[in-house]
Amino acid sequence: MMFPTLLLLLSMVALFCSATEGSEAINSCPVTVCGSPGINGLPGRDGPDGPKGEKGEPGVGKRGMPGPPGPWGMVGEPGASGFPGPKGSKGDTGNCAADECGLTISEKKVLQDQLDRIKNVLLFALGANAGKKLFMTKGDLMNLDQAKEMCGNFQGSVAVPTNAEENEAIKKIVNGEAILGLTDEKNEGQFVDLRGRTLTYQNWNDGEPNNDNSGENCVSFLKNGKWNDVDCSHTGLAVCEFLF
Ligand SMILES: [Ca+2]
Ligand SMILES: [Ca+2]
Repeated sequence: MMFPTLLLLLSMVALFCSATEGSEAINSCPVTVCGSPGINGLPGRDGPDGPKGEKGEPGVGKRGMPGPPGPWGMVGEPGASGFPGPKGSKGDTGNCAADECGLTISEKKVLQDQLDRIKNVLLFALGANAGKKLFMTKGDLMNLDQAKEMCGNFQGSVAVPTNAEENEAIKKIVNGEAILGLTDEKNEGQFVDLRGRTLTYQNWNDGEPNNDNSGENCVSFLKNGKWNDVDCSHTGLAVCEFLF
């Protein structure tokens, strides 16, 4: 009984497979029963990059505007010193010889006497002296800058007492306030004369210098002979000093 049934099944398989003959091989069946075709798998990974191609031809069309200039570069090292210039020509012979213009002792004495008389007249009219210093005023009220210019025009400088004697001499010719040739503009609290020299004598009033309102860099000579730091726009009697 088993053999006829098996024979019948084999016949049915052969009949089914022969009906699909001509399809793709994947759909053909061997001897056993075929199922439906499977679903395609996902694409594989990208392969490695190929070799770099050759440079292409320049493109056509207008070029863009040039960009702005770049920043300045660093300053270079100074160059080497130049060659010294040629020696100058010899100057003219002066009017005086080495023996002080040839003056005799008596002639020099006459000149010295005349100079002393002029100095005494000036002192009598306008000034006071201390040692070799002569302090003089024209009576003008000025700030430091104005006094500096005026005294310089007469080959003098703004008065700076360097000892008690000079301070007293200035006091004799000052009725109100006078301007001194001192400032601490460069280093607050460090007063120097107009040539930058440190003070060797000071005569500050009580509580001075106080740099009031953070802006007092000049010095006023008070009527009592004491000093006060003041704003540099402050005016006082312009007193010049001359060395004799
Ligand atoms: Ca000051
Ligand atoms: Ca002050």
